[in-house]
Amino acid sequence: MICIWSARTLIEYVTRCLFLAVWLLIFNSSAMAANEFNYFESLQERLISDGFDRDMITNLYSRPEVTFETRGISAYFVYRESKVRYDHYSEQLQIKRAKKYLAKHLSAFDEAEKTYGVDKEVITAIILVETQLGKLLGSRSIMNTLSTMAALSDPQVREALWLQISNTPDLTRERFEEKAARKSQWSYRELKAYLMHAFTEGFDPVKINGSFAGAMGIAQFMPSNIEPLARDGNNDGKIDLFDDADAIASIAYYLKKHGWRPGIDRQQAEKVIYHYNHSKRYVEAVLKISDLLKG
Ligand SMILES: [Ca+2]
Repeated sequence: MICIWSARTLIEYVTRCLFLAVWLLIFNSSAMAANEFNYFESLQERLISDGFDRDMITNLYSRPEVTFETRGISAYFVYRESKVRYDHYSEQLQIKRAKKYLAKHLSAFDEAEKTYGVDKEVITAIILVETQLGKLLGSRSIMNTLSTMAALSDPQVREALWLQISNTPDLTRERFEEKAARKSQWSYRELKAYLMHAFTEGFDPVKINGSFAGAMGIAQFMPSNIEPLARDGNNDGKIDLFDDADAIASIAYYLKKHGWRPGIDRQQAEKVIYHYNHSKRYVEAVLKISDLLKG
């Protein structure tokens, strides 16, 4: 009796062990699959089919610094321009700092004003609001930001991201899907422009940080604006948006191309600056700072 009971116990024990082993195998396999999910696989294929060199793209996306930015991207989905404050830029201390910046780079401002006919005070105001005169250039990898957003055109990637950020306050699935669809296309174009700029100017695309939207440098240009609108202000043969003279010339040319003319009236000036950042409060802030700099 004891022997039969022991045999049954043994069979039950072995069965349980086998069941546990199979369960662990299944669990580990799915966990590994989740870890190995390649967010950028379809994005890489898309870039290659659009003409980028396969080896170059594969090497770029296999680097450990290139990662899917879940945390950074969730901030992007809840960003609202209406929450941004501009008031403090027209405070006395900020104006004093801006005047100092203007004086320091006066030759670059004079050159830009002479070449493109854009007031130096307006350019300075934009640099103050965009990056606090080149001090706050953004802390997010442009490569990762644009790649993450661009990868969202793949429904599988979108689903994987939604599972991770669905508890973000103020973010609904509807808003997420709408923004992901719209911005993934936009980001893909920006990513291509960014990679082209990096290869043209010979810098490592992985090393540059920018805003949460992928804007770069002192003037916070989006990559697609670089080729048509950025200018070599210091005449060294390169476009470097982290160089003050290049940033100053680039803003001036940008505004000129969007309709700035010497002696432009207030209403027209508002329309031109609106192209730089689609926010009426931004436009008002820039013109107010410009007035204070002239005063
Ligand atoms: Ca330059």
